[in-house]
Amino acid sequence: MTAEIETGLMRGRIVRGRGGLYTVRDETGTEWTLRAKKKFRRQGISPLVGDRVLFTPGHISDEHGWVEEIETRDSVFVRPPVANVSMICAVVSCVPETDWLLVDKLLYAADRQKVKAVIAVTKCDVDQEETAAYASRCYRGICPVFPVSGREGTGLDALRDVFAGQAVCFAGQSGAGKSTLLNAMYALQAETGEISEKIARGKNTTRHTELFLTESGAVFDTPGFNLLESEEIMEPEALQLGYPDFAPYRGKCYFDPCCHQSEPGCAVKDAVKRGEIDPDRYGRYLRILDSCRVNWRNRYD
Ligand SMILES: Nc1nc2c(ncn2[C@@H]2O[C@H](COP(=O)(O)OP(=O)(O)OP(=O)(O)O)[C@@H](O)[C@H]2O)c(=O)[nH]1
Ligand SMILES: [Mg+2]
Ligand SMILES: [Zn+2]
Repeated sequence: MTAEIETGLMRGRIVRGRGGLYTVRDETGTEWTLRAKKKFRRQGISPLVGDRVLFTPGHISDEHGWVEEIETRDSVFVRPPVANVSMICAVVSCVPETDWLLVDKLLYAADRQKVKAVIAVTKCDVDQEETAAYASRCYRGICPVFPVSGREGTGLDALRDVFAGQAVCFAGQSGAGKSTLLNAMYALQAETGEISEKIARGKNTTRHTELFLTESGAVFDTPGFNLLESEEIMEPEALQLGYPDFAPYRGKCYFDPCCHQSEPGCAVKDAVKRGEIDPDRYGRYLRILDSCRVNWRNRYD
């Protein structure tokens, strides 16, 4: 099959991007180095890893071509910046200690993009109980949890099964073990690094998002999150829409809209009291809600 289409443009997918240069893989597996046409900047659009594009190839082997069109995206994420993923795999582990607030934000973003989410609890060779048990309790009925070890290769078959046919974005804190896990699952060679070195350098091992094709789909390795990342700016009332665990109580609060914070007669708070919604998850919801309120108030600053 040729990658060339009638207009003379070629079709491909962005697999890497750095310093304004994008690597695009065409349908035959050939990689091309491209720049984005200026019109994208004027339109406020940045090409993203995962984008399906139409491009003009460079003429001589060392000259870059041009990204001409970006096809409509099935999904788009700001953090990590990726397009056309069909599943988010939140990677957590015992070291560094998991920031569950970050996991909630990832699940929120996945839900809003109508993308499936799973949690991989890795380094189970070190911590065999605690982190996985917490995740299973807190996210019961919200998303599946898979205990794995990238180092020892345990639990990978179950994860490979759910990833089959999907474009999976690995996301999570720096040092959680994302690159190690995807290397172990698909015999890849993404760079991995020691946590002590990361702290000393204050840098991620994975610096750029990269799309890898696997025998059964695609996986995206992304740079880990460090400390506090800026929040998305959204209306506080809209936050709850990304919480499937709150959905059964929608429309049952005394006030409408209800942010489920201090309003009387709140069905969500009642559900927390009855143990139907995890109290930690609800507590983190309140923290995210507070930052939404601040960001929303200051949105024109
Ligand atoms: N014991 C154990 N250590 C692991 C496991 N997976 C990763 N590690 C270690 O954790 C450290 C970080 O692993 P990486 O795979 O580089 O982490 P990352 O999430 O890709 O980090 P960034 O690229 O900075 O976002 C390395 O020292 C790995 O050897 C595991 O399953 N068990
Ligand atoms: Mg990495
Ligand atoms: Zn309420």
